[in-house]
Amino acid sequence: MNSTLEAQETTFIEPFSVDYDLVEGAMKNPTNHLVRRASDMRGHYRDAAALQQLIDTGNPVHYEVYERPVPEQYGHLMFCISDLRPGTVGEECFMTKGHYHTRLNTGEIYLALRGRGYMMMKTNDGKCRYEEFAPGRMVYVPPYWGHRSINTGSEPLISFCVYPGDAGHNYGDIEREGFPRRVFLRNGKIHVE
Ligand code: S6P
Ligand code: ZN
Repeated sequence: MNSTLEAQETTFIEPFSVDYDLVEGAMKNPTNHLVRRASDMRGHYRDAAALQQLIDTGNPVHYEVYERPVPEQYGHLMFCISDLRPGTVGEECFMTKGHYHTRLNTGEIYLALRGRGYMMMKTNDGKCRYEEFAPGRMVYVPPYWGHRSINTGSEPLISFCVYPGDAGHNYGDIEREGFPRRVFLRNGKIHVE
């Protein structure tokens, strides 16, 4: 049984449940498990030489994302749990690549479960804002805002997110534009510059 609303198809599926390890930031039986290492982050950090050194000395995991995908359609809700490791590239805190949603007018909810950090957000006309991640805090990423998570702490930053099934990911525009602000750890203090 499929229903059509605003001429967009929404596939009927059976209800299901998912079990999480909220400390490790893992899904027990994920269908998709994405692992991004230092070598996947080329072009994103200010200090390219420091990133290359990290790649050459073990190429550590930056973050992992666990998903049980649903149809990528209007009406469905995509969700995931992610584990962004602590660390720096030079002095810049570990972060996700960041993206806009392909359907730009779709938002996202992030619930912080463990660790400390920021959600850095930008629009394609140059606005930039950030919100702090801390356990028990929800960050709302409104439609039109590109977003990137940043770990400013010394333990994994674990978060759970929910977003429209038809949102999609646009990495290319963020790679071209970059974010106007970066987050650094210097002498034990966090600086947003
Ligand atoms: C999807 C949502 C997250 C990110 C994940 C990894 O809309 O924002 O699932 O995909 O945090 O970040 P990125 O920027 O590599 O996709
Ligand atoms: Zn997103």
